[in-house]
Order: sequence, then structure tokens, then C-alpha cells
Amino acid sequence: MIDPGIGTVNVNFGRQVRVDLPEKPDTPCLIRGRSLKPVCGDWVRVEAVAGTQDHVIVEILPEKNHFVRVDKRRTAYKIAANLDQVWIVAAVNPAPSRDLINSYLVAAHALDIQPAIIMNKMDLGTPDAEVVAQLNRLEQLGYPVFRLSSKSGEGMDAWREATTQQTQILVGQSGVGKSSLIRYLLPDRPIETAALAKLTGKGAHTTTHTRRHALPEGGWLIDSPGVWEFGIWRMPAEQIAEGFIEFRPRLGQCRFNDCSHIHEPGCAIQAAVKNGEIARARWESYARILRTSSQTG
Ligand SMILES: Nc1nc2c(ncn2[C@@H]2O[C@H](COP(=O)(O)OP(=O)(O)OP(=O)(O)O)[C@@H](O)[C@H]2O)c(=O)[nH]1
Ligand SMILES: [Mg+2]
Ligand SMILES: [Zn+2]
Repeated sequence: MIDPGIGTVNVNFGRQVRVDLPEKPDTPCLIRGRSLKPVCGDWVRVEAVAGTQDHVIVEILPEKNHFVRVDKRRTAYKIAANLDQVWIVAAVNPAPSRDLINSYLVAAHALDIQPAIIMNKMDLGTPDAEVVAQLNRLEQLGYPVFRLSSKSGEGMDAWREATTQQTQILVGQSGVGKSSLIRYLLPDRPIETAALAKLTGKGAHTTTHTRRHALPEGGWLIDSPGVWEFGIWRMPAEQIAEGFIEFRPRLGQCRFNDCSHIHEPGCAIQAAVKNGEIARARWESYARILRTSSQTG
């Protein structure tokens, strides 16, 4: 074996993995052993097999962080590694279910990856009043919110500028236009997108693999298959509360150490909701996410 070095995974097709190696971009590689499961963005050590053209991934190097998707049993699976930012993509249509964006925010904070929000398909009109109010609240809390249309081009220059120099993953339900956003920045790349199903208005899971795309001005965007309904994995109640960033300065100030901030007396969070310092809609969303997360399913 010869050592062509350390590379970064672009996409894992199962048997074949494509790796950006020094001097050898997007090299097809095999995996040594069944226990190695490299994902998009993983740093891997690759060896060339002597006397052949084959390359083999022999080791996954320690990761900085990773993003997950969650299956029906609410088990988390790693889908991409070594990220700087998560773009939570929602759209005017299909509209986000009411706790979807907050759930993604909780997930991003739990994984310690910086989140930002995209409302796509603004060419279709204004989102529902509740969604508009939610986006304004999130903006006030300091989250970047980009209102875009990859169809009309609205907002796309500002977004392009925000995407350079980092490794970013786009997540969000199927059909919100994640792949279309990437295609807008990379018009020459064959990136699959597809119309929403006529009957359901849902996306049809067009993107099948999590894949990394290099941007011309630096940085990488990772496209991922949409999830229709993203529940969060089972996590401790405190971690859900920490995913609501305006709760953080008040955590630890409740009368009871194990306060769930829902019904207990002497609760600093409920007090802040009563006096208007925390938006009631956010607290209600927290309560629903907490309840769903503790259900067994
Ligand atoms: N009107 C409008 N339609 C859009 C916009 N962006 C994407 N679409 C359409 O929405 C549909 C879904 O777009 P995709 O980019 O495939 O969505 P996706 O999020 O990648 O979906 P999955 O790969 O299934 O997760 C396609 O028909 C797109 O043409 C937009 O800004 N405005
Ligand atoms: Mg897609
Ligand atoms: Zn409390």
C-alpha cells in the first residue's frame, strides 16, 4: 500500500465513497472492513493498493462535530461531519409544521453547531402570519434569517456572500428547495431537484445521498435528503431547555433543581413568560417539544 494521504469525504454511496485527496479530487474509494462507516465531511486516511488503481479508506480521523438525522424510533444517525454551520431551510410551501424550526434549533445547539435560518420560495408570497411572527422572533433572538427565492433570485446575493469559507449543511423537510439553493450557486453542476407531489404538496425525497459541493468562492455546501417530519432524538430535558437560547441566562434560577419550567412554582422561566421577557409562543413550543421527546415510541 502507498499512502496518498488524508482526504475529506464528499459522498458515501454505500460500496463506493468519493474522497477529495490532495492532488486527487473526488477519488472513488473502497472501504476496508465493515465497521468503518465514513460520512460526508469525515476526514479519512486513504491508501492506494499497490499494483492497482484502487484506493481504500483505512481509517476515519477524529471528528470536530457531526449532524444527525433521526429515524422513526427517534434514534440519531450521523449524516455529516466537521461542520461550521447548519442552514435550517423552510419554505412558504410546504410550510413548516409549528415546532419544526425550533426542533432543528434545539438539535443544532445540542450538537454545538451554529444555526441560521432560510425561508425559501418567497416568490410564492408571504408565509402564514404565525410563521412570519416566528421568523421575526428568531431574528430578535439573534439568529440570522435569510428570506430567499432561488426561483426569482430574491435575497440570493446576500446569501451567496454568507456561504463562503465554511462547511455548511442544508437541512429541512423534503421539497423546501435545499438542492435548488445549491444549484443556484452552482449552475453548471448536475444537481437533482424535483416538483412537489401534486396530491400531497410534499417533496418526493429527490436527493438520496448527503453530498458535499465546493463553492467557487470557497466554502462547501452539503446537500442532504429531506426529512418530512423531524423529531429530535431522545435527549435530557435540560438539553432541550438549553436549545432555547433566551432560557439560558435564567436556567439554574428556579426553586427546584429539576424544574421542567412547565408547571412548577418558583420557576424563573415561567416568570419571564408572564412578564413578557420570553415569548409565550417559544415557551409553548418548548413544552410541546419536551412532551414529544419524553414520549416512548
Ligand atoms: N416557487 C419556487 N419553487 C422552488 C423554489 N426553490 C425550489 N423550488 C421548487 O421546489 C421543488 C423542490 O425543490 P428541491 O430543490 O428538489 O427540494 P429539496 O429540499 O432538495 O428536496 P429533497 O431533495 O426531496 O429533500 C422543485 O420543484 C423546485 O423547482 C423557489 O424559490 N420558488
Ligand atoms: Mg434535494
Ligand atoms: Zn423552571
